Amino acid sequence: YRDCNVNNFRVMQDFDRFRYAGTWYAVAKKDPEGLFLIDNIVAKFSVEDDGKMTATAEGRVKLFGDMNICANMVGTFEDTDDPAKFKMKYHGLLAYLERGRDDHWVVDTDYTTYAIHYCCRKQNEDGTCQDSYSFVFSRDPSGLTPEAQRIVRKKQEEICLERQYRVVQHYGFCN
Ligand code: DAO
Repeated sequence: YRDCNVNNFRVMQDFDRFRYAGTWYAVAKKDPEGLFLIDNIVAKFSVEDDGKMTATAEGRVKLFGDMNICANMVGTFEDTDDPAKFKMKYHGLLAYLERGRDDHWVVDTDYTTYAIHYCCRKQNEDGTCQDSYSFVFSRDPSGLTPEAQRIVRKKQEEICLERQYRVVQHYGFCN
């Protein structure tokens, strides 16, 4: 039996933001309601001198119905009691892009090949998630090794999102 209560999800033990820093390519994504980033999604994480984690992200988004643009987003992370759980404040470099404050959980990573991110925006009364999004990140834009894929699939099940991901393509839209 599987526990889909968000507060019971296990996240990365002893998360190390320094090892996590650098470039990650989104290779799969579970979309939230009203998806924003579509594809060509690349996130770059840094640790500032004061120890705070920050990130920039880019990706193709649709605006005003049919216009495709490359969105440049910036995020700052507030620490919580759990080293793998952050509050992320984000905004676009252009005023008409999305902004907000989301949870940002690192569910699992080996730092060198794969990472699984999770955010629940809205919980149901019973503690399960009503509106979530999740990225599968890879250090290599061409994808994950079969071994990493196996681990990722197991984690996707643990966070009750199996079979809800789509592949995120990279074809140089933001280059
Ligand atoms: O794409 O549908 C969506 C939701 C994503 C919203 C958050 C984008 C901003 C990310 C800032 C940098 C962190 C990786």
